[in-house]
Amino acid sequence: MRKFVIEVAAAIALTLAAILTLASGASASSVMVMKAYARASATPAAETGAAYVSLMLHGEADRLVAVSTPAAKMAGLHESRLVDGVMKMVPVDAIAVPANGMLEMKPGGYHIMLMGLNAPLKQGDEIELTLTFEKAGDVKVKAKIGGVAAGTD
Ligand SMILES: [Cu+2]
Repeated sequence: MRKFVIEVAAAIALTLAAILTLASGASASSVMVMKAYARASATPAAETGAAYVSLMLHGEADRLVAVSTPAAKMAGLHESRLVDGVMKMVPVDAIAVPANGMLEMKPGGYHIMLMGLNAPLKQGDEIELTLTFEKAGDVKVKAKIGGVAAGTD
């Protein structure tokens, strides 16, 4: 009986929280970027690079569906996955971010793959990334270029 009462109370609290969220007009998501960086090219001939963004959503769930940058001819969303014991990079169509949730890209996980670099990425420089979300639209971010192993060093 006591457990039942607690469950009902929890359900009511959740419902109230949902109503309050709706009432506060949090229908659109807003994106707060906490961290953005890229890795320096290991050689001047490097044609690909990787960038990582950590962000928080304020509001409803959203999906990161595309990324572009003036630093490369193409940019895409990738995930590093362990496939049969081998680390592989897999292109992903979109990355879902839960309501009021976080997306943390990092080496060995989600990353932004830069393909066809217009110039080698130099430590200390910055590149601009445009993140396109289904609901929040375009979000521009400056990513600082760290060392060749930025994110794991
Ligand atoms: Cu990749």
